[in-house]
Amino acid sequence: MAIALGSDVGDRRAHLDFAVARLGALLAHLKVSRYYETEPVGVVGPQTPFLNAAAVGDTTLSARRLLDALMAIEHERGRTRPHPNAPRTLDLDLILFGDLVIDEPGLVVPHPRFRERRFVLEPLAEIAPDLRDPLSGRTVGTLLATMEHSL
Ligand code: PH2
Ligand code: MG
Ligand code: MG
Repeated sequence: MAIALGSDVGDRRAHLDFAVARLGALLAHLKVSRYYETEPVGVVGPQTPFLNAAAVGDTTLSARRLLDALMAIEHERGRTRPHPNAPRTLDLDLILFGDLVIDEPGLVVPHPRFRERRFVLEPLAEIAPDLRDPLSGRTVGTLLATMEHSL
């Protein structure tokens, strides 16, 4: 499965390093992209750059259990949710979970906005360009290339 990592508060690199260590214990065959400095998208208020990355790996956990584990890791880093898109020490989003399509309260996979988000597609294309979005049928590499053409 694919996970997007982001941080825009405090020692962003330390937050991502922490998440990578935790994900290494959670997922088999973990692969992590480099860290990308990105401009904030859709954030109101003071705009400070994000540090973003992507990770892929294998798990026998259900999507719901994995989501719970990701939220526990965020919590360990002191993540609070005062309002949507509030600055966060650590954001771990489940982007793809094999070919599963899930639409439940709190758990939507594939992530509904990942196809328009360069800060997700670029790191993910670095490590897993052939990963396929089960809804559009397109690979991550194609989604990124399509987005580049549309700009
Ligand atoms: N996350 C958001 C909203 N905007 N912008 C960037 N550059 N990186 C993010 O991770 C990000 C964002 C909501 O989770
Ligand atoms: Mg997010
Ligand atoms: Mg999130």
